[in-house]
Amino acid sequence: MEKVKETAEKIRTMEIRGAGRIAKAAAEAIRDYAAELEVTSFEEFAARINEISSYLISTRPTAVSLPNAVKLASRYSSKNVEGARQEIIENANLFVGRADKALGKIGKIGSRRIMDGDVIMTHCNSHAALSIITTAFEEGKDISVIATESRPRRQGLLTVRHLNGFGIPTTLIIDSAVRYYMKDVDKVVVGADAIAANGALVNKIGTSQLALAAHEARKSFMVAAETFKFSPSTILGIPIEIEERAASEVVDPSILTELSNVQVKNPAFDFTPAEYIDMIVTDIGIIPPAMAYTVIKEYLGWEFEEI
Ligand code: RI2
Repeated sequence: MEKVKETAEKIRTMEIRGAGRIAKAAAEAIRDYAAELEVTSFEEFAARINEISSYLISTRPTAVSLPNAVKLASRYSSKNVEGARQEIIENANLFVGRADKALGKIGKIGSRRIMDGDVIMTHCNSHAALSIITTAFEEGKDISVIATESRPRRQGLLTVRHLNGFGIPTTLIIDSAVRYYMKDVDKVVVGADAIAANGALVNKIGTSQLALAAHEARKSFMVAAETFKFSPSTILGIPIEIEERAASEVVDPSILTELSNVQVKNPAFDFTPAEYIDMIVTDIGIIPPAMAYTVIKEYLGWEFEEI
């Protein structure tokens, strides 16, 4: 239990972050918990796995990769402890292996849409989006990147560090400079925390303003998302919750004590409607946003009663 709590805390505080990494960390936490779980009955085993699954899912509400990973990893059909334990270990390992492979596939497929000379704008820090960009560069394409700072947590600094490591020419800008620089951009490439059944994208706050500016300037807007970032519950009409984080991420709390009429809002994500998205690069190929429903039904293998 201690190890799971540690992982959950790291996800909550964003020491482990990025929708894909959160998912892998949760699957590994369930696997290790199941492997060491000492119980006296199968009922107790099932109850403890349920409890730990809900606990992990509660750490961050928006990235659907988290509940998807937990559900995929914690599946079992055996009715005895040892059988169920082995199934969880195998399913968790399968998930982690597939997640790692998915990043490579997205990079390979998405990079085919990147042309020599392209200027690419990206937002926040997405390993899936970066896989496309670095793969294109490693294929010998002469590209450069404009990366946003991504207030308030400034994950853009992780992105520019990563790109610098590859030797990719990169310009760091503040979030509000997005429209100013859009004229210099050929393509926008961003990641995803969740994709709804109607093809809408949920990603780091500010993504929708990149999409709007790209749409206005007739620039291509590409999303990089593993299939486990598509949200099954949206088919049933359950909306994706937008995480509201602490005001202290935006401003020093001591400043607010003097300002009794001021409140701070800090939503971590926003919605980009499907009509602003040209394509979604997934591990099963490039799809239009209108195919989100099919991905959920065909590739996540979700049964309605499980949602
Ligand atoms: P990968 C991140 O959220 C960003 O919004 C990013 O675009 C998304 O997860 C996907 O990241 P946060 O954890 O899975 O920084 O592509 O809040 O790495």
